[in-house]
Formats: sequence, C-alpha cells, structure tokens
Amino acid sequence: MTPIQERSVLSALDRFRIEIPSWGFANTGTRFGKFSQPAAATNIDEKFSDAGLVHSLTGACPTIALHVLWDLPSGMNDIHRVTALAARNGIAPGSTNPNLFQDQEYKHGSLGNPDSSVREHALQHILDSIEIQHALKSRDLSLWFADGSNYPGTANIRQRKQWFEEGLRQAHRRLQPGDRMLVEYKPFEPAFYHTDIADWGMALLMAQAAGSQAKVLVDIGHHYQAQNIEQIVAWLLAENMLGGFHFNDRRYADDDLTLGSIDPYQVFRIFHEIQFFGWEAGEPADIAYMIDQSHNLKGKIEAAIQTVVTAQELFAKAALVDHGALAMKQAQAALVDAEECLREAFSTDVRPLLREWRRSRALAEDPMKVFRESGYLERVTRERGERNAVAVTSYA
Ligand code: RM4
Ligand code: MN
Ligand code: MN
Repeated sequence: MTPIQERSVLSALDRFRIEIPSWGFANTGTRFGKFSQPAAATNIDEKFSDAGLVHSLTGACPTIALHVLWDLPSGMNDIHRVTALAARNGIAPGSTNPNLFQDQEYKHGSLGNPDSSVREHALQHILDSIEIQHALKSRDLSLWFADGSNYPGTANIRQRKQWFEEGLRQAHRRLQPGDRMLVEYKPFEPAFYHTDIADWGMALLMAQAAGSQAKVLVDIGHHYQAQNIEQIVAWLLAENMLGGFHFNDRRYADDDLTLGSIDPYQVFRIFHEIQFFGWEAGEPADIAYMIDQSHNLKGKIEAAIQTVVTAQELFAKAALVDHGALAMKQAQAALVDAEECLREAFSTDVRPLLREWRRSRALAEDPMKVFRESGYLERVTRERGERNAVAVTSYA
C-alpha cells in the first residue's frame, strides 16, 4: 500500500458514517415465528443504550434510525424523552421512518388505498412524522410503502400512481430547507402481484414528482436476483438522485442478512461507484448510509458490530482503487488492467490499517472483543430477560 493509498483509506474512514436502525436491537422474526432473545431491547431506552454502545465502540454510528409508531407511540409527546435519551447516550436521532403498513386500515394500501379516508389517514401520519422529524432535528424522512395488490385486475395501477404522486407532493410541501424525503422501493412482499413503488425507476419518478428535496433510497435486498445494483447506484448518482441506502445482504429475497455475509464484492462495487463518482466530482457524494437488517438468530449487538466493521472494511477497500489509473485503463479499453484495479483493491487486507485508524482515534482496536469483555451483554441479559420472556414484538 502506497502512502497516498493509506491517506485515502484513513480519510475515507474518517468520513464514513453508518446509521443503525432502532429495530435492529429489538426482537424480530419471520412470518413463521420469533425466537426471542433475552438481551434484546424491549423499549426505546434500551435501543438507545445499545446503539450508543455500538457507536462508542466503532466511532462510526452517531445516529439511530427511528420508526415512528414503534419508537414514538405517543408522537410529539415522546420528543422530550427521545431527545433526553439521545443526549444521555451520545447519539442523535437519525432518519424518521413513518409506519404505513402495520395498521388494519392499510389492508388495501396507504397512499394508494382506494378509500380516500385511508389515504388521508396515511398522509396525516406522514405529516405528523414530519413534525416529529423537525422536533428531533432529523434530516431524512424515510418512506417505504407496502402498498400493492395480490391479484391481477384488482387494483387500478395508474390511478394509484396518481394518488401516490399527490400524497408525496403534499408531504413534500411540509419539508423545511435542508430536509430530505427518501423514497424506498421494493419489488414484492408483502404484495405479490404488483407493488406500487416496485423499482428504482418508479421511485425516481415518484421522487421527482414529489419535489426537489426528494431522493431515492436503495435497499440492497429490494432487487431481483440478477439486477446490477451498482449500475443503479451509478445512474442515481449521475442524476443527483441517490439519497441513501439500507444495507443488508441476501441470498434469495429480502433476507435482511448481515451486510457482506453473502456477497462482499457487491458491496465493494457499490462503494467503488460512489467513491469513483466522488473523485470525478471533486467532493464525496452526500449519501445517508443506513443499515436495515433483522437478526433473528444472531445476537443483536454483536451483529450490529460485525456489520459496521464489515462496512468500514469494504468502504476502505473501495478507497484503495486508483481512480486516475482506472479512468486511463477504461479509456484505453484495457479490460484486464481496468478490472485488476478493482480486484487488487478488493483483495487487499485493510484490517491492519483499520486497527491503526481505531488506535489513533482512541477507539477500541477490536470492537467485538471489547464488547465481549465489557460485561454489557451479561448485564442486559439479566435486566431484560424477564421482560423478553413475555414480550410480543412486531416484525421488522
Ligand atoms: C421493509 C423495508 C423498510 C423497513 C420495513 C420494516 O422491507 O426494508 O425499509 O422499514 O421493511
Ligand atoms: Mn429497507
Ligand atoms: Mn426490506
């Protein structure tokens, strides 16, 4: 590794931030059942405590994503509590996630529901969430809709598209300068015939219809198997429409597995497109990196640490790519040499440098080891065990 490469890795690590979701610490499961963990967070205080711990160990997670109904069930009345928790745990509220899929009235959709009173109810929840977003000083309103239909002919696809455009436009009007609205897409599940915002093209059109502060959110698990996700990322960057990510990995569908556990090269390629773009633009792209995983078998905090460390490693590897050399090889159509620019970076072991970076930033050299030796897990297992034995939790 040359000194230039070393510097570029260290500065990449300095600017890399990844947001942890509050729901990543709570008990979750599959539609077949849940294996509850005695140490899982049972309330917002415990979620903040776990997230604060992961940040103190990794130095890369200063914000926590909040799900409005799960984390602020009393809405604006919960602001004071959440703000105090943020201060106490040394982390800030991150993206604000309205919940437009859980309530009974959403059986046939939220903003796309044929019943206008349900559409209004959904819009009202988004507007309430924007008020919460402002009170929490959160930059991003992150929208995912479960809307869709299960059988051909049962939904007016074009009409619903229009309802979505109208709803998003109205919500967008409530944003303040500097806020962003992120529109997430997903091809199927829970809807199995059509989903209203099914892919990046639809999300892009929706974001454009909503207004200038709306961007697209890419969740890795929300693609068909053969899709080239890094190309989608490159196109959204080129259009200045990439707002953020929900990172996870998968083998089959939206599996919500640990980032990089199945295909680390894909994550590397995504990070590469982002850093290559930043190199050309002369400044790093302003993107919200977030985790959206559901660890129903692994320990929640360990899984979070493993994810953050993996993300840092892959981001660091992408910072090793020599962009000038790559651009030249591409221009010459030197295929093998161009490809080797990526392979060389990907196969470099960046862990020693990462340890050095942690040492120099007064962070735990080995976050997992320090966590395991801290006694935190044993303590929360004792404290939360009883509550978790009876707790009924929602899917996330
Ligand atoms: C969805 C999607 C959303 C998340 C919900 C719980 O599949 O990934 O981002 O909020 O799950
Ligand atoms: Mn997601
Ligand atoms: Mn998902």
